[in-house]
Amino acid sequence: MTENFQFTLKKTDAGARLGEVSMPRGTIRTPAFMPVGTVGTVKAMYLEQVRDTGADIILGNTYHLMLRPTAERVARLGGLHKLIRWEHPILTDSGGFQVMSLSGLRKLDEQGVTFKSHVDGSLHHMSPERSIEIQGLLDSDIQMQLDECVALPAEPREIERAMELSLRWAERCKIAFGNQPGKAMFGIVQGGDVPALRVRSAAALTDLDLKGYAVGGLAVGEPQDVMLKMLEETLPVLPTEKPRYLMGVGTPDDILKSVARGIDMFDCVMPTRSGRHGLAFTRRGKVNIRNARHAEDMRPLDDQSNCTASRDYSRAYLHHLVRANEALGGMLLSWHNLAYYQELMQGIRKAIAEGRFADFMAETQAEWARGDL
Ligand code: PRF
Repeated sequence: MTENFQFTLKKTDAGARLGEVSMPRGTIRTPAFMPVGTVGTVKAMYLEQVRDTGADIILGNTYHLMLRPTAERVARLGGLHKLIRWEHPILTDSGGFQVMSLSGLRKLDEQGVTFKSHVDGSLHHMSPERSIEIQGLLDSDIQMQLDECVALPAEPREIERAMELSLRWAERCKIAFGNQPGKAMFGIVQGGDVPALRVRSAAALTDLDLKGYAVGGLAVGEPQDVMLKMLEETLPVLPTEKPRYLMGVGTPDDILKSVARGIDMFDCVMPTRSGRHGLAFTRRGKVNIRNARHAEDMRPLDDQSNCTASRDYSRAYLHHLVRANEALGGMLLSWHNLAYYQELMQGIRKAIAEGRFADFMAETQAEWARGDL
């Protein structure tokens, strides 16, 4: 741990990067997967369990927390870490993306975004400065610039407009954030599926000399090969000595392929959301526990795992719980999935350290393809 925010790139292997982000609240081993704790809870999980699966950092959402319980209340209560009982680093998303996907009526202009709360219909305004202010009130360790993410497919002119607006907002967020040695504000590359716009966005953000860079505007409707192509266009433009975070991604396969292209950090609701819907990610691919074939199967999801949910609970019981809509079903499968994601990240880090990432990736994909046990 350090008093400053610091990224150390330890090793590169077949395009993949092994590193460490250090800051006062802890060290993040990269490549890292960050479980999503949208409203101050990683849904259906105790944070003690989240920690035990191997998470070094979790994510929170400006948009949700500003509406309820409000950033000012969180600050009065001593900050987000204290409130939710997570003393390790927290990254907060800026709100722009959630406004677009969740709020009703919204109006976007140079100054920011005005939107209607999905909670009570009240009107709110968020500027780049206000987003950073809120993230500060939450006491977030890694804060994201306010950006505009365009869903794909979209017109190139629309993608360019949103990318340029996001660049101007990045400058304003940088000024609003100022100098906070133990914390970081990351910029977000936009530019949709247009390589030239991606390159322009990455180059302009690099000039701002931020502490880290996210790649946004992907996994928003485009095929995986387009997403990977955009990473190949974008990442070489970003400085090697800063962490790179691919926002809202993804499946285990998306993660492997993105690590191979130089991504260091990921977040996604997939392990928790899918878990609540009865979908398990395992070493042998995806398992839909609702399927009738599990009804009398007393084997666990994975007897090799060291996660209790994966190793000690039978498929028959998980099947019953999910079919009966019992809360415990979603809890156990969220736990299993987060443990699997963290086991994957641990495997990735070990493979890079040992200089066998390409083999690890091929072997892992071959195991998924073999299908369930
Ligand atoms: N911007 C922000 N948050 C995000 C995204 C983005 O583009 C995405 C896109 N996959 C997920 N979360 N601010």
